[in-house]
Amino acid sequence: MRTRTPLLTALGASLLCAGTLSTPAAADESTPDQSDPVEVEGARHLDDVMPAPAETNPDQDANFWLSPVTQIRTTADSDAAQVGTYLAKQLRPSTGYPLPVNESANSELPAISLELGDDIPDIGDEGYTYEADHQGVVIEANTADGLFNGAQTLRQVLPNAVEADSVQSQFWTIPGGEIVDHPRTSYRGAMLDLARHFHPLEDLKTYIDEIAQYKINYLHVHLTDDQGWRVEIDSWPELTTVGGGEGTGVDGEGPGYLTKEEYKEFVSYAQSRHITVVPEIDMPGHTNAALSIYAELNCDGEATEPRTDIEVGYSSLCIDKDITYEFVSDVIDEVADMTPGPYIHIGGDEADATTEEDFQKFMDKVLPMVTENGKRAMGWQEVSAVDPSQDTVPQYWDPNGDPADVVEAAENGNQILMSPADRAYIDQKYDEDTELGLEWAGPTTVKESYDWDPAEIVDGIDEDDVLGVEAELFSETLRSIDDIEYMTFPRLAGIAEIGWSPQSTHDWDAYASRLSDQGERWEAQGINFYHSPQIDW
Ligand code: TNX
Repeated sequence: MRTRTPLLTALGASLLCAGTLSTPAAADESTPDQSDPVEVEGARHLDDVMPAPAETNPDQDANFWLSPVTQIRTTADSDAAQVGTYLAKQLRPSTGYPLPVNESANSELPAISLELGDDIPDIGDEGYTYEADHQGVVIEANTADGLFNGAQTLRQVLPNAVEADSVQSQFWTIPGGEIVDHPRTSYRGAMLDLARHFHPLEDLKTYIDEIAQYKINYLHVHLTDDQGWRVEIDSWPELTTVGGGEGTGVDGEGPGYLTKEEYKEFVSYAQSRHITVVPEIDMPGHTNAALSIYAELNCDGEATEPRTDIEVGYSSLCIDKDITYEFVSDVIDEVADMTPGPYIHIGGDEADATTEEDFQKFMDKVLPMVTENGKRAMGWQEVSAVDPSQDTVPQYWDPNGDPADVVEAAENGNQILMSPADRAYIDQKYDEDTELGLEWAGPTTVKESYDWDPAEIVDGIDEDDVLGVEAELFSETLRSIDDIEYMTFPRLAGIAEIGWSPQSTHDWDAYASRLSDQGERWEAQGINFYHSPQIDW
C-alpha cells in the first residue's frame, strides 16, 4: 500500500474563498488525481461501516476525494435539503471545506448528491443506495429517513478523523463502489431512564447525536418511577414541582424534570435526527413518586413516604378508585398531545403490589385511553398477560420470567420488541470490577451484548415476530453524560447492528475489528467509552 502525505488542503480552501479556484480543473490541483487508485492514510472501506450494510460492492479503483470545491446537492424536497445541511455541518469542522448545500448551478463540480427517488426497489422506507466513483458520490432513498441513514454511512466511510471538531490536514477519501442497504428490523431503539436520575435537555441532545450515527431510530424515555416524575403535566402540577424537585434522584441526587417546552424541544431535536421519541409513564407499579405527592391516589387516602432507594415492586396506584383513572387519563392525554410518534409506553412491569385481577382491571381501562389518543400502547412483557389483542406491543425483557404470554402474543400476531436483560441491558456492569452499573442480569461483556439473535432468544418468537431491538439504560447508578456514555459505548453499537444488519453479516471477529475503528471515532467525538479488553483498540 502506498501512502501519500497530506497536501495543502487548507491552502486549497483559502484559494477557494479568495475566488481563485473557480473551475473543477483548478480544484484538481489541490486533491489527488481522482483516477489514481492509491490508498490514502486512514482511508476506510465499504465493509468497515457500522452497522454492517446489507450488500456492498467495493471498487478500490473508483475512490472519490472530497475537496475544497465539493458541493452537496439534493433533490428539491425540503426534507432532502435538511439532510444535506445536517451532513454539511458534520463534515465542515474537520475538513475545513465549505461544502455548500444546493448553492451552485454548476453541475460539473464534484458533488455528494442526496436524491429522493420514487419506489427504488429493495430498500424500503429506511434503506438507501450508495454509489461512489471519481465524479462524486450519489445516495438515493425513497424517504428522508433513508437519505439520513445513507448520510450516516457516508460519515462512516470517511477517515475517522472526520469526526474531529477542528480542521485536520489530510485527504478525505470516499471509497468507490456500491452499497444497497436496508434494515433487518424497523425498530432500533435505545432507552434512557430519566426517573432514577434526571438528565437535562442538553445531555439528551448529545445522546441523540451519538446514537443517530448507528441508525438508531427510536429513543424510549423512562419518565416516571418510584423516585421521581420527570415530565410536566399541567393538570397535576406537583408531579414535577415536588416529584422533580431536590432530593428526588436515587440517593437524593439527580433532581430535575422536563418542562413541556423542553419536552417538545427534545422531541423535535430527535426528529431532526430521524429519531422518534417513545415516552414511558410506568403504571400501575413504579408509581411511588405520584403516590407520595397526591394522597388521593392511594386506597387509604394517605400519601406514601417519598423514596429514593432502588427497591422495586412495592408501589401501586389504587385500582378501584375513579380518581386513579382521571389521573391516568389526564397524564396520557397531555403526553400524547405533545408526542408526534406512534407509541406511548405504559410500563406495566414488576407490578408485584397489584393483584393479577387488579392488573387486568387496570389495563382494561387504561389501554383504550392510549388508542383514543390515536397512539399504540407499548408495555413491558407483563402486559402481554392481559392484552392478547394485537394492539399492544410487548417488550420482552426478563430472561428469568416465563415467556409463555409473550409467545402467545406473538402467536396472535403481535410483533415483539426484544430487549433481553442479559444481552441488551446496557445498565449492567461489563465485569465485576466495573464501578457503574447493576448486576442482576449481568455482568454483560461487549461480546455478550453483540453475540445474540433476536429471533433465537425465545422459543416461539421468530424472525417475523420481531419488531426490533432496544438497548436499555436504567440510571440507578448513572449521574452524568460521562456515565451514560461509558455504559452505552461500545455496547449500543452492537445492539444497533443486531437490529439493522442481516444475520448473514454476524461475525464476532469481524465485528470486533470494526469496533476497534469506532474507538478512534469516539475519541474524536469526545465520547467517554469503555475500553473493553475484548477489543484490540
Ligand atoms: C428492571 S426492566 C426494571 C427496572 C430497573 C432495571 C434495572 C424493567 C421492566 N424493570 O425497574 O431499573 O431492572 O436494571
